[in-house]
Amino acid sequence: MSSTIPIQTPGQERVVHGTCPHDCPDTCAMLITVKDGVATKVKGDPAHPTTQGALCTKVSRYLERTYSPDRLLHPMRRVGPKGPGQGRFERIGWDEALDTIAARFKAIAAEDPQAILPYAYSGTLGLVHNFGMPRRFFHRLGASLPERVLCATAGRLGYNTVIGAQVGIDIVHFPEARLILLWGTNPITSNLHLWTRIAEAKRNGARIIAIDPYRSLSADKADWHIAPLPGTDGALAFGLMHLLIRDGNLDRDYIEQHTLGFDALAARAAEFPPERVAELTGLPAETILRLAAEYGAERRSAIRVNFGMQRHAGGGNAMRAIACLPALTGAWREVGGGVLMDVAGAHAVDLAALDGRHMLPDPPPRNVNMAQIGKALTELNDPPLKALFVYASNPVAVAPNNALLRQGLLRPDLFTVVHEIFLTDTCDYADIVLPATTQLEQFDVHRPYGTLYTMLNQQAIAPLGEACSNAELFRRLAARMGFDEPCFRQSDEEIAQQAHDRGAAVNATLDFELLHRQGWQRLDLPERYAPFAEGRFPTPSGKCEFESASAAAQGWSAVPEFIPPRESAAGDPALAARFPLMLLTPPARHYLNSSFSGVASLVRDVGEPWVEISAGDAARRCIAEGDRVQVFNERGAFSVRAVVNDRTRDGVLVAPSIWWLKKSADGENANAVTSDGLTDIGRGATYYDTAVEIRKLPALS
Ligand SMILES: Nc1nc2c(c(=O)[nH]1)N[C@H]1C(S)=C(S)[C@@H](COP(=O)(O)OP(=O)(O)OC[C@H]3O[C@@H](n4cnc5c(=O)[nH]c(N)nc54)[C@H](O)[C@@H]3O)O[C@H]1N2
Ligand SMILES: Nc1nc2c(c(=O)[nH]1)N[C@H]1C(S)=C(S)[C@@H](COP(=O)(O)OP(=O)(O)OC[C@H]3O[C@@H](n4cnc5c(=O)[nH]c(N)nc54)[C@H](O)[C@@H]3O)O[C@H]1N2
Ligand code: SF4
Ligand SMILES: [Mo]
Repeated sequence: MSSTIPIQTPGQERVVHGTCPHDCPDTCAMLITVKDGVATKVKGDPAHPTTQGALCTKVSRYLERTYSPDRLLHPMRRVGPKGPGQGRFERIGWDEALDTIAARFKAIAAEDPQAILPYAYSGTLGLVHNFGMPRRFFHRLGASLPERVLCATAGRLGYNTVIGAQVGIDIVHFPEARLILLWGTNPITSNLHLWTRIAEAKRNGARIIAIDPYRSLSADKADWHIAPLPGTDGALAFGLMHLLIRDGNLDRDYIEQHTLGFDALAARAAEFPPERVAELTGLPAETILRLAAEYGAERRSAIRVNFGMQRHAGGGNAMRAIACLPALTGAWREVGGGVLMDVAGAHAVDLAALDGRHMLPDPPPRNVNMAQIGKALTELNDPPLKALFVYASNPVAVAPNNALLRQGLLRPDLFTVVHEIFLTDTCDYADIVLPATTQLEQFDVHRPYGTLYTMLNQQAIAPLGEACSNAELFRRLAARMGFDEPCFRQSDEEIAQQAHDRGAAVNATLDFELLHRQGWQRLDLPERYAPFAEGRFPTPSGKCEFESASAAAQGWSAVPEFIPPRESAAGDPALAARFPLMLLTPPARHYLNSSFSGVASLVRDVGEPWVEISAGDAARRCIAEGDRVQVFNERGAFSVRAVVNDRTRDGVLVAPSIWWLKKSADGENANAVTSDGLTDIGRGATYYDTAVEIRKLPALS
């Protein structure tokens, strides 16, 4: 066991450096006060430049989460049938749990280890507990490789074809931007500490424009809200290029020196005159003209583009098109100018050392797409999946098309293990449930994807009950399986250090002693960071690639293209005739994906799930505010309360997410209907490319 808590004098208080482990671009620095082995206070670190002393509402309640009476504290095995319900587990010891798992895994692996699939996502994003030890275990085992596509694969791969790596504007420079486009993102909800900087920019006189089919909290506070039809952002981006080129609003010098393929891009943009873009996006042509004029007139412009616009059939190409814009106007020349999607690529972490991929069998195991887990469990045959090991994820709540997933999980011959902090919807289908630690009970180091600091999480308290961290669990299981490679005996600290041993330029000064004193360290980058002011893009050509040979080599178009949403009138008219509404299910403000929907005080604050519908769409279906309604399509249905307002445009429903199924009256959530289709690039999830219909239900008596 690699416990790193120092001995403490009784009655004395001590403050420990923590890091928020959740899937959020902010990766806040936390300060945890500990007394007599108990964490008594959690707050944001005032010294950390982006946290600035503030945690969001959810994570401010981290003590309530950690000490919740609902914590899973002991291993358990199922004694009743699989599926939702109470009292179907009995407590067992760790030895019995691990022996059972090792025996099943050995038997399955003797035939074909690919019949085992790990399903892990973003419960913690720590290098040790997410990227490290667990992945080593499954690589060594030769299990099927999960394609981790739930969140952002389409956008990342798309962006990288143009820019070369996940690198963009440093959020601390947003206050210097004069024009900010929030493109498919709602930072007040999902990127709070960026919003603080945007609010500062606004006070400095910047203009804020939100591009979102829904008037989100952030769109509400913007100077101008533009509401295109979902999945049409690529067309809008080409429309902007068309007008920038037509009107000569270009930085010709930057284009000449630092970009590749301008003529090919211009030829594509020529296909998108304002009238056509208006038709595709459902926006008035004047809106497109005005947006292009404003963007073309301000070189110090920042585009914050996030995941909302990439969860559609054409999401990867839409991201590519947007990523081309700042090179056309020369915005990258400015500190605070350019695009921010994510900055994980600025961190040089040795992922290969972390995940032990050198232990993979040759040829490597097959991939199983995580967005299509329902299909995998019900259809795969080469070999069929016989065991599923879920950790740091709650697929029954978060995976698309969860009705099919639940059908797969009910298979009596499937052996399912879930390592969790709480008894989630997914645990209801487990054969063995194992108790996991929270971030206060473990050591880790984090590589944020939204900021430029390496972050340390010191262990604050001992694990509660018999809870066990991901790394420790897989150390124990590796021993049971007879895996005797030295990497399975490394301590958490050794794993973290090894991940930073490479001495790459941005890590050259990483100093673990400083990390322990301060809790975080900025990457070795200039303080005034304008990554592409002088070009030098990390692409094969060193230029911003409007035209990309590497994209073409991967089977994508060399120049970005527009691909309409799949479940729309443009993509599938027959389907759209039956299911004419598009459903968006973005995060609810006080939940984090499905996490925190088990924290009692937040559940009270957030209330019942709901769907927002325009007055016109509601009237056409005789739906009134407060009615119980059912949202449905061929995949499934969920019922919620209707909120009739003008925040969403006709043809679009918005159901903030993600509630646990077992906390909803009908035992369903929005992922009963979401599409498990894949994106154009990266085989990513297309949650928001979902056509539905809605009907009023009789009131509950
Ligand atoms: N409170 C909270 N914070 C979170 C999360 C959470 O669950 N709760 N989740 C975290 C995670 S895992 C992630 S990936 C990030 C997500 O971060 P963001 O991508 O910023 O997600 P949202 O805040 O939902 O903003 C997405 C917006 O995109 C809009 N949208 C949907 N489809 C389209 C479209 O086709 N075009 C355009 N232009 N807009 C569209 C939605 O209406 C929504 O307002 O947030 C992280 N932060
Ligand atoms: N409809 C719809 N669905 C979506 C989205 C959407 O916008 N709309 N967003 C998608 C996105 S962006 C994402 S990233 C995914 C997120 O999907 P998930 O990664 O599954 O995220 P969570 O719902 O937060 O579930 C994480 C689980 O891990 C557990 N956990 C936390 N820390 C640890 C740990 O250290 N060890 C172990 N073993 N368990 C731990 C938590 O208790 C929690 O139950 O959801 C996706 N699903
Ligand atoms: S969820 Fe995001 S905003 Fe909240 S504490 Fe964690 S990193 Fe900070
Ligand atoms: Mo995500």
